[in-house]
This record gives sequence, C-alpha cells and structure tokens, in this order.
Amino acid sequence: MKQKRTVAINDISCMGKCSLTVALPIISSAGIETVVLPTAVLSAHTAFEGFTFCDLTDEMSRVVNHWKDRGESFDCIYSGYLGSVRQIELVENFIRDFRREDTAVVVDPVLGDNGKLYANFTDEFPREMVKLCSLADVITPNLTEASLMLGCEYKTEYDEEYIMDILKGLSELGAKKVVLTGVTYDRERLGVACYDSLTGQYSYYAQECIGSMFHGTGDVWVSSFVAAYVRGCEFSRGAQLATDFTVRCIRETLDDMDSHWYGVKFENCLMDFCRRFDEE
Ligand code: PXL
Repeated sequence: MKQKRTVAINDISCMGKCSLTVALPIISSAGIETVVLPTAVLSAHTAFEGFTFCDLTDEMSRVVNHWKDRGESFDCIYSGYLGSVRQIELVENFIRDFRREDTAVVVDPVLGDNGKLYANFTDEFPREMVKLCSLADVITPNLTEASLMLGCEYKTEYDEEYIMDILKGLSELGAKKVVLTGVTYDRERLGVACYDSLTGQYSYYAQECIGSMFHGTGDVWVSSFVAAYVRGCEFSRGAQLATDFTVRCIRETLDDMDSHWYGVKFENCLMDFCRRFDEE
C-alpha cells in the first residue's frame, strides 16, 4: 500500500520540544512519512533566554526548487511557525506548486498567545497570514491568532454565540474548516471549537482544564491533528483525538514541571497514540 506523505514546514528549535522536533516524531508515529522544510534553526525555542536564530529562507527556495524539478508531491502540506513575510509568500507559492486535488493543506497561523503578537513579528504579519490561511483547507488558530487576523478585540470571557461568530468570520477568510483552540466557556473545561463551512456543522470538545501554561502544546496538538486527519479521521474526530493526546502529554509532565518547564513529555504517549488508529 502506498504510504501517505506529509511535508511539515516549520522551524527547528534544537532544544525545547516544539515545531519540527514534535511534528516529526508525532506524525511519523502514525505511519506517515514526514518530509521537513525547515524555516529557521534556533538553539532553543524563544522562551529560552539567549536563543540563537538562523533564518533559512534562501535555503528553503533551493530545497523547494529541487523538489519541483523532481516532481515530488504530498498528501498533506502542514505549515507552522514562519519567521518573515517572505517566508509566508514562499509557503503560498509552495501550496500553489505542490497541491494536488486530494492534498490536505493545514495552516497553523502561529502569531501569538495570551492576547499578544509574538515579539519578533511586525504588525503587517497577521495581514499576510490571512492571505496564507485563504489557501488552506483547515486552519487551527488560537483565540489570540483569531482576533489578530480578524482585527477584533481579544476576549477572555465569551459565550458560544461569540465563538460561532469568530469561526464563521475565520471561514470567510477562505479556509473551509476551522478549529479554534484554547476555548473555555466555564474555565473548568478547555478545548477546541470546530466549524466546517461546507456542512455548517459546529462542534465543541473539551477536557478538564489543567491550570498552568505548557510550552509547545499548540504544536503537539496540530501535529497529532495532522496525523489523525491524514490517517483518514473525520475533521472533528481528528480534533478530539488531538485534544485527548495533548492532555495526556500534559498529565505525563505534571510531576516534573521544574526540570521540564520548556515542553511536554509527549514521547511516553506516542505508543498509545498510534494504537488509537488501529482501534478506529
Ligand atoms: O510553538 C510555537 C513556536 C514555534 N517555534 C518557535 C517558538 C514558538 C513559540 O514560542 O518560539 C521558535
């Protein structure tokens, strides 16, 4: 049987467990070939003081041209952390060049968290990200990224009607399916709100909220969602599996937060994760 193949476009934070160092093992563990297109190399992710950063935009163009010459193709194109407007444009062209009719394009519009744009991004960055999202089949913003892209106020108190408006607003940017992550209606349960604009279907899936902030969990969530989606899970079912997996990874880390402050122990949960697919 032909093996499914995803390309993950993201940075390599050499230490700290986010972006490619979680995408590669998680998507591979589901039996999917994971080709990588690194956008930058950092000594560690940006929560580590004194991190180094090497931009790879020029090298990305050379890598992409090689693949184009060879006529390579992908069942899924997944993009995450992008470092510049030029890189966003490069990914837009990548999608145009490599997308087949049955290619799933998943864009995680990494822009910020807790109501704030990440420090290294300019104000024009969200506008450019909107253009990239318009080419996607699925987008997976958190509420900060949604408000930055829609140009609306970031709220921490809201109801289902508000989330529905946000989901519809995001789908009007062009992506057919939207998953809004980090949604809580009561502060006790935290989860994801899904909207499929083709069927009009809305769903919400949440798990018990585990207080503090965990680095890299957005990337763990999207990587496991991509794995499930490429394995053929229905959109909202994929979002549920990804939520369950992310929560398991967080629980696995709780007893060791002092030494493991920078990421979650997803490694211990991979075996169970791939077994889930055989049960589906
Ligand atoms: O998890 C998102 C992410 C990806 N890549 C780098 C980051 C972050 C979040 O801070 O710093 C380099």
